[in-house]
Amino acid sequence: MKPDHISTSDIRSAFSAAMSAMYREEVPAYGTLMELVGRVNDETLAAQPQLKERLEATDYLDRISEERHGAIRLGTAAELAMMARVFAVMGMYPVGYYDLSTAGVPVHSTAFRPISDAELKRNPFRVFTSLLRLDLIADEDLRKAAADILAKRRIFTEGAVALTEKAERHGGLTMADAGRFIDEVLETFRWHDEANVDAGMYHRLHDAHRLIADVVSFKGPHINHLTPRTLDIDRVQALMPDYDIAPKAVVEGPPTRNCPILLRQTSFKALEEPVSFRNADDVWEAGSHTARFGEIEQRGIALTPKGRALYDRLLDQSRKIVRPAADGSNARDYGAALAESFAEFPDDWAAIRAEGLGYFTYSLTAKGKTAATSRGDIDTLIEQGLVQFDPIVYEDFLPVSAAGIFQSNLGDGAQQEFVASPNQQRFEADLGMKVLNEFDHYAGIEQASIDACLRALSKQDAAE
Ligand code: OOG
Ligand code: NI
Repeated sequence: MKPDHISTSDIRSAFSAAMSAMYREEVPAYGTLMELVGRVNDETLAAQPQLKERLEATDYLDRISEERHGAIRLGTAAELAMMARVFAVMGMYPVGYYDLSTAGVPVHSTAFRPISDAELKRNPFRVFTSLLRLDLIADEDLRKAAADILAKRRIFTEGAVALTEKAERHGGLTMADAGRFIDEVLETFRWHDEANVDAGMYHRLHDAHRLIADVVSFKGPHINHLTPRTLDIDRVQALMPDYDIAPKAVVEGPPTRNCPILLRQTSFKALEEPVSFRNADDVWEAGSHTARFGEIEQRGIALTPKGRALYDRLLDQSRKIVRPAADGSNARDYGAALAESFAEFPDDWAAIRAEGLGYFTYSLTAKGKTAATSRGDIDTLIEQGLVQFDPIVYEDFLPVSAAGIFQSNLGDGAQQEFVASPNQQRFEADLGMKVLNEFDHYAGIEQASIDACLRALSKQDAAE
């Protein structure tokens, strides 16, 4: 990094804060939700000193109050490729591939996020980024019309493009340029209430799929939600009505557990907002559009492929017993089915580790730091009380949950069938790069922490 450049993490942090301020103004219920989450997090930490102590020890505590993710939906390959370059300036890279076609949503997605442990701890801001798949739309005329509309729009300001190119040329940005970059890039995420299309086209797109109307009809990919992280999602869900927020029927993901795994999410319904359509002769027609909502999440341990397979099987099993209805009528039954299925998933950290279901970081205990001679494999060192382990936080998303979040905001009855057609290769070609495999990445973090422990203990030997 050049001496007058600011770090990618600082740009990302400032951008995340600016986005949060903008969204708070655009969607006041998001601000209310942030207050509620802040309160519940404080109460949880006060009630669970041990949790607080481990979060502090692993450097996870500070980031939590600033932590959030957002989501956008893009229309073209060119938009996706440029977005990847813009996010790279903030130290955010595509991780994971999510095919949502099976869930009746005509998009495929990745999550842009920081990758290294240090950057994640500094600020883990992520953006779930979807690309519309017009190829899944049956009506050929409509497909062509939508593609033409999308080809004409420019979602990035000239300044955003110029500063991204400058960052690429110089390997970073100065403080002053970074400030301008943030202002310019924020424009891409802003809400525009004036549609790009006339009312007739909006309704045709909407009839094909509500999501298509959301992507194609507007000037840009408005941020559609921002999600703060809570330490107790059940408590926030229960308190939402007190704050005049109506939560979706069920929490997505695993059930309530002592040892949280992966990701649990819930949201409040999208708002119906006034928009205007540009009809012939520039006559504006008033209408409405429903897109933007709020969401909260609780993050747990990242699972290994073995743990993930078990999770997928148990989730599938419970959804076969009870499929959650959008109106919440069977929420209690669904909760019971989920809890029953997941009884099979071990619920203490030692068992999760012993069975190879989750990823952990390893560190020396107080005893380990002063121990003299210590060799052996990591299990032996743990038994000897020299090494301890903490869960690695899951930093990614879950396709079934994401589909549930999409669906709850597409309205009931919007369920639509598409033939499953994951196409990661096509997605990566459009993106202009490969997406990172999340499992390899967590495994790497875990292994590095093991190596560091073994190295430290062997050095203590040498010093003797
Ligand atoms: C994205 C939905 C997915 C999540 O948290 O799983 C998502 C969208 O609605 O565009 O954000
Ligand atoms: Ni989300």
